[in-house]
Amino acid sequence: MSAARKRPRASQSRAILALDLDCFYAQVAIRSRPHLANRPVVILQKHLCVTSNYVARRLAHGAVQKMTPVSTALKACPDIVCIDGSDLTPFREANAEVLAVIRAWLHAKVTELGVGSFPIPCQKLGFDEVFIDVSRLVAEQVTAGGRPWEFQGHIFGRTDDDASRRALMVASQLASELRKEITLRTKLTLCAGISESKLLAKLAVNMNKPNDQTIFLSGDAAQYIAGRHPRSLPGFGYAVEGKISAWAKRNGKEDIKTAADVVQWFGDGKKGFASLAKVLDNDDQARKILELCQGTDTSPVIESGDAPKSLTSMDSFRSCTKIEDAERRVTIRAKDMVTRLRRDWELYGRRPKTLTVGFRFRGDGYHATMRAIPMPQEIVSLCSSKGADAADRSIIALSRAALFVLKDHAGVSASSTFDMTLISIGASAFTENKTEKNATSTKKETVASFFAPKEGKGMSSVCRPPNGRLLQNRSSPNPRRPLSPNASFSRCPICNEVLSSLLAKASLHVDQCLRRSETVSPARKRSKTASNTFRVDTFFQRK
Ligand code: DGT
Ligand code: MG
Repeated sequence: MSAARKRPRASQSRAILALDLDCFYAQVAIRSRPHLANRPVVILQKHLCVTSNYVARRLAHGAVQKMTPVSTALKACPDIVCIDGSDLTPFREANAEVLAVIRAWLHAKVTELGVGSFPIPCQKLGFDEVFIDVSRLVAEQVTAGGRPWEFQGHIFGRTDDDASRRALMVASQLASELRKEITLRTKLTLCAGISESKLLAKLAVNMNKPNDQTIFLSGDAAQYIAGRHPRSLPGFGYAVEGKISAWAKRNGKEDIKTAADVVQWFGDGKKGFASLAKVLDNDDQARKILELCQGTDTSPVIESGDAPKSLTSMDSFRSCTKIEDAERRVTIRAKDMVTRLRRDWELYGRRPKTLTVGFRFRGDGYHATMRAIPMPQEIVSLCSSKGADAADRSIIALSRAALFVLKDHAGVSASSTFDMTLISIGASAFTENKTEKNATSTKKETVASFFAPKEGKGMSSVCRPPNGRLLQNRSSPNPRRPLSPNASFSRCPICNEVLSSLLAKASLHVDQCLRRSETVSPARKRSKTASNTFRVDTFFQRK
């Protein structure tokens, strides 16, 4: 048994830090343009402000909110400097930089204690937020003693629980030190929320912005949450609100105003849970939502690792009605994806097994449809090969694969009429490391399991084709094509043939089909496997 495990725990209280970089894109942009430090700055994507620095927020008196059109921002603050933020590379890199500083600092803290190593889970949330479970570090610090503990930062709420008070006191000192370290190393400022749960830490982080921190003592947390609009609670999204509001309307209730309404309408016991589960059509979600509305959150901080689970390159636009325009847009996405896949290979030595292509048509509202196919082996090999030629060839191969998915699944071709408003290319289901010689051939995974419905954050189970009719619902399978993991329902997206149950064989088949596809008639029946829809704005929701 290690020294660390023999030591008694001084405190069993949870201590969670939520960190959130201040006006992240704006800070990163200004960091490389120091002359703009005191000027109002806004970051634009497609003529919309995605964020602004605090100088701009002050000068515009709140008129430059997220997703404000640039014209409105310029009216409110004519001196505002507009910076294009469509290339996310600098933000991704800054995110990795911050995470590296956090990891190094935590490692140093653990080493300093001299009690052996122990993990400190860090969970990334979007580009600029991270949860850190410092409970163990706090407990060891208290056991080690040797310094007077005091709260650092603003205190919100109260508690009679001495152990929790002490734990959060120590955690607030750790947060303060860590924030200083991050700013010193990266020149980026950030806020911290410190509490017993992710929920309360996340609420606390927004209480005193920018460059500050807040400790949320949980004594009155339930009361505080009960009075808030549930949409202000992280995890209570647009879709849940929609379902509960529709239910409320049907049952003669008023509009949902507070979290307490939800608890009162459905009840807080088993009965309440059962009726909410019916409304949401999801047991887990119902449990989480009821707990959330009562201020309870026992969810752990899950180590998310350094590498992202998936890569997505997405573009939304007003209108795309010509095949040449679709090809151009797909090639731009493919180029971005290949750059990122090659970088990913360099950093993590992983290979993606799944290629997802997303599309949305005018009239689809916010819903885009996603189709997944095995990542063609040619792309995988080219992305892990050196040289500009390999990069160019992988862009061509990826564009070709994506275009054929679009043609086959969305009916986008030279002879069809369409009006697309979104295209995305994604890579996911990464293999673990460089040593795996042929990732797809060594895996025992079957295509059926590969295509089996997966839980996806923010994904709805309804697919909308261009004409707005409902396609197959993944959670209520098409009776003619059962979604059983053992059934060989998966078909090639190009030729519609039933695929082998071995992923390697299936990939090879898709590869060959893609190569032949220039001579194959594009008028294929749409395959309905591995499809899903997602709300575009879920891309930006914290995960
Ligand atoms: P803060 O945390 O209030 O000081 O300001 P930010 O800018 O850090 O806001 P945050 O933490 O919500 O988001 C981090 C970055 O993510 C932000 O700098 C820009 C980007 N972002 C946030 N919301 C959206 C959105 O709705 N659409 C797009 N495209 N990007 C977004
Ligand atoms: Mg932020």
